[in-house]
Amino acid sequence: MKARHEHADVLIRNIKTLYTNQQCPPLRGKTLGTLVSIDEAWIAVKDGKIMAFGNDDHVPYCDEQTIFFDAEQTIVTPGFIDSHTHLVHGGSREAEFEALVHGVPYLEILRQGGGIHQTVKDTRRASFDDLYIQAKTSLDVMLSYGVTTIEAKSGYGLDIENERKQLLVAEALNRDHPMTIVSTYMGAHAIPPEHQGNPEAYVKEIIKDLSVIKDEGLATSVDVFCEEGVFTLEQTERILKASSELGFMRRLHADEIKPLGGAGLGVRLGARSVDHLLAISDEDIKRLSESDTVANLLPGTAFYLGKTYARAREMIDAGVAVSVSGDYNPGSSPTENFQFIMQLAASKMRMTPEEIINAVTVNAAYHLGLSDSVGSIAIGKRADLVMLDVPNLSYVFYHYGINHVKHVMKDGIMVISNKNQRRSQHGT
Ligand code: IZC
Ligand code: ZN
Repeated sequence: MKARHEHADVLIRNIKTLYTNQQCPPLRGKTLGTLVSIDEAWIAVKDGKIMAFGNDDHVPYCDEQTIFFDAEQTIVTPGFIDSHTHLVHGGSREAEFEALVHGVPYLEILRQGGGIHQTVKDTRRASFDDLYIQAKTSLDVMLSYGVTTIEAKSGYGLDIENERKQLLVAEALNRDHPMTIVSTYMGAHAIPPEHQGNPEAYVKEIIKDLSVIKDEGLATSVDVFCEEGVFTLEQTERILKASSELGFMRRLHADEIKPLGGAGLGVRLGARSVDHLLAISDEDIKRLSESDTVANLLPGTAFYLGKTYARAREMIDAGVAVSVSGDYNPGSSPTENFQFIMQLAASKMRMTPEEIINAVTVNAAYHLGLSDSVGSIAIGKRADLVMLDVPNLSYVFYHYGINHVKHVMKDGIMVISNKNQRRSQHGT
């Protein structure tokens, strides 16, 4: 008999299908479209980590301290990873929604001093506590939709004091909230009002501030909004090269609106991800397919801004490694409903359920540098699980706009239990 201290803390039984997703990232091509799964499975948890799993009788030692949990024939996947969010911000931008709907372009609103600039005003004005409460409310919703890990960018402070304020809020929430949060410094999100007309001075300031962020351990990645009227390819390259020298992972908002060639630049600079890509060129799709840079696609933005969706099928068929994220932010994707984002990836970008699950687990973990701890069901990884109250995986994408989560386990603790009416939804 095993030693007493080796008992399982939790044993989840009666899982209809457990999606384990154990493959070598980044996944691309046919592998991206393949899921590894076990039917009629159980999973054991110890100290917040996955202890064992299977569908045989070899369950680990359990005693009176073990919590037995009946999964009630739900399907179980690794916790979803939203690998691109602008979580921490002040205010909201419904005032510009009407202008957007009536065709005023996103970049025009920005040029006129609205858009990101509005959120910068609201974020600078907000206290640490204001930002903390607003972001915490969003995290609660994200978690309820099955997201257990997110990336969170700064970029609404645009000076070191306010960028630090945003990043410190994310750091505090990573400590206080069940959600795992990894931070990205995005001082290069817009040119702040005090540097209007002199972007060069601001680029220099960002490069100087990188070492402050590094020394304080406030972020693991650096991101740049490489876009017409925002940061040029040349400025982006300088900022990301300086980031690389300090050991930051690099990522960029690339080819979101204008096809500047940010994706190709990202590949050349060894970026972990290039994000958006609504306007990517054929040449850059080829470059991406020959690299380990992940194409992080954000269909919520195309939906909200009324744009043509990223060419996910062409990218996947060309062999590009793809992830999918929500881009939660007040100006181009104001929603925390990550399942809706996944449903858009299916219905609008024509990705398969298997591709989407891999995109929001294995590939997202990979480009965030978290493959050792999250993204698949493997012994020793965090026990982050989503239990979905659906008859099969396709149903998650078919019945859209609602929440299919029955339970969410985070680090071995059941943090969400939704009371949804399975029987009335799909007649089982
Ligand atoms: O606040 O508009 N695209 N950055 C780049 C955003 C969208 C966020 C925003
Ligand atoms: Zn973004």
